[in-house]
Amino acid sequence: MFEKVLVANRGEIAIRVFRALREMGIASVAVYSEADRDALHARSADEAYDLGGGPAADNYLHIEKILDVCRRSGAQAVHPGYGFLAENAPFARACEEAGIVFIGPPASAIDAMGSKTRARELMQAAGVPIVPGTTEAVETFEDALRIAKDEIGFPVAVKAAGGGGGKGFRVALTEDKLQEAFEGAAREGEKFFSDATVYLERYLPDPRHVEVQVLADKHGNVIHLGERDCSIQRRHQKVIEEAPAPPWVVDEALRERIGRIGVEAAKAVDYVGAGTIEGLLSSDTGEYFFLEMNTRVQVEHCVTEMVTGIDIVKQGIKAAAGEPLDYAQEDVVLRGHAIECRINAEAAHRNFAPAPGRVGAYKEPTGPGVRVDSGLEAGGEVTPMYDPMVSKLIVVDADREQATRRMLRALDEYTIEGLTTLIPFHKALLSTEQWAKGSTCRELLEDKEWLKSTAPPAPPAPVDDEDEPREERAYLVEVSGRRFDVKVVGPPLAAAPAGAAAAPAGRAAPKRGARKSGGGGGADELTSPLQGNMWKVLVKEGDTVEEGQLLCIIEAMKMENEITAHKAGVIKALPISEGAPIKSGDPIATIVDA
Ligand code: MV4
Repeated sequence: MFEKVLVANRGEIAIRVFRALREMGIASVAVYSEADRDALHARSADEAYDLGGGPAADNYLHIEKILDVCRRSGAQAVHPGYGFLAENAPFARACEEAGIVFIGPPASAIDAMGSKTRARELMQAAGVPIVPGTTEAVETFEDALRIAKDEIGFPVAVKAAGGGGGKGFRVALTEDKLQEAFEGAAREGEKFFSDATVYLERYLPDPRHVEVQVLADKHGNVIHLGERDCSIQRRHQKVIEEAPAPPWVVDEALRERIGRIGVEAAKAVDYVGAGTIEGLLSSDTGEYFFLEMNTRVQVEHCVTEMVTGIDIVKQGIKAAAGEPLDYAQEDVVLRGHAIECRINAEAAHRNFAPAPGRVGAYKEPTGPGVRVDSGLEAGGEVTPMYDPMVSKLIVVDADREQATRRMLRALDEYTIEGLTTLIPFHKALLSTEQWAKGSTCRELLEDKEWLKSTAPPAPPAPVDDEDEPREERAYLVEVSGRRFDVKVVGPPLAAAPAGAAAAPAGRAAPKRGARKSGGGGGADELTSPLQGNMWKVLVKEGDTVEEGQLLCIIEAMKMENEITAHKAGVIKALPISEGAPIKSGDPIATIVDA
């Protein structure tokens, strides 16, 4: 087994992996960007190393820097978590060449599943059912039209070959809409994956997203841990997941069939470690089709852990080290029902606009059947640089109905002051009849009026708890780029002259007020809350807009972030254009009173 492992990630998933490592008696190494110097994950490992500032490409995505920290720290293996380098085949290869174990599948499996057309071809050859359509690139619109008319029929889905997770996904309900869909999907593919190749699938109306967790070792053992239902999605982002699927959606026979499909898919690419086979369950025919494979541990792996009692992260680490899985298929027993709510710093009532900021008071729910995987603590900051997911709240109980009540109780217990999160949205959604019936809630998630009704009550002013004199102070010290947490014990510091003493690490007082954007309050200028690329501009100068109206979409960290009008009025200036990069604080629009 490894003695030391580096986690090339941040936030809750880095902390999740550190916990597994600690339980296994393995030393852990964190890395952090400048923006994450005070982040919880950087203080949660045995050692932590600075990767420098700038965008993720310069730190968390910088292969050479990560490998260099492996050498400096003596880490024998790297866990990539999800996102960043997790499905990056060149990184997996670079690790191998550097003599460092990549905790994940072989690069060849990442490559095979990375191309969606190649994956479909491989799965078909392995006898895995794929959504009916093409397994080869469709070169021209004329080809697409012929195939759609003669072979698939309308409605048809057009998808980018480099895509996944809904990027580069368009639907043509009728023949006259195909050209737009074809060109749109190709354009998105080119933009996000530098690959304009597209393929076609039959479009399934209102399917369920049902995926299956698999584990594989280097000895040829492949097992599945049952399914997860992730049908509650918004703009292709999952928001609530559950395991197993509602009992009236997946019965024991279907579970076994889906499980076998997952195992076959993993075997076809010589998979090693934890992986997920995503699929669509047709709501009218009950057919199950392979969609794509995620060659990493997923955000929602926890719901499977809660109903199987199997630590998926530990099994992945053991598999990478060459150990056999601790479980055979017959050892896997599902017990109860688990639900996960993603707690994002987003304003659901304003079209899920990202809402970064500093947390004031913070208290996590606890008690029977409750788990919180979080990257946040009191005084911590959600920076606009990264994914707005701050934690995951997971509950387990005997059945779906009781798990729902437990989740509502836990959401009630959760205190996150000073930050707008999805907590009120989750409370509202889990209280609906649609959720109780186990529908995909698609209309609800697009219902602007309903979303507005989930607006949180005005937050109370944060309590200033910095008045009490402290005898112990924590400092962050960096020596040659490696971080150390130092506690200084002594008499309370007298009020130091401004700038004379460093601020205590991680205890910065909540900053409030004077936010330039998103707050309304009369200011005309709307600025970008985050760094990314302008993806779509939906208004033009001179337009009259309502408060909350969608103005543009910024793509950042593979997420589409909707920017809405902070006030009603007329757009006087709009210094943005599609495709252009945009930084946090850059002007988006000037809206003057009509
Ligand atoms: C589909 C589909 C219907 N037909 N493909 C792809 C990525 C994933 N995030 C959603 N995707 C879909 N692919 C075909 N051929 C419908 C969706 C879809 C979806 C599926 C299940 C549950 C919720 C969904 C929300 C939007 C789109």
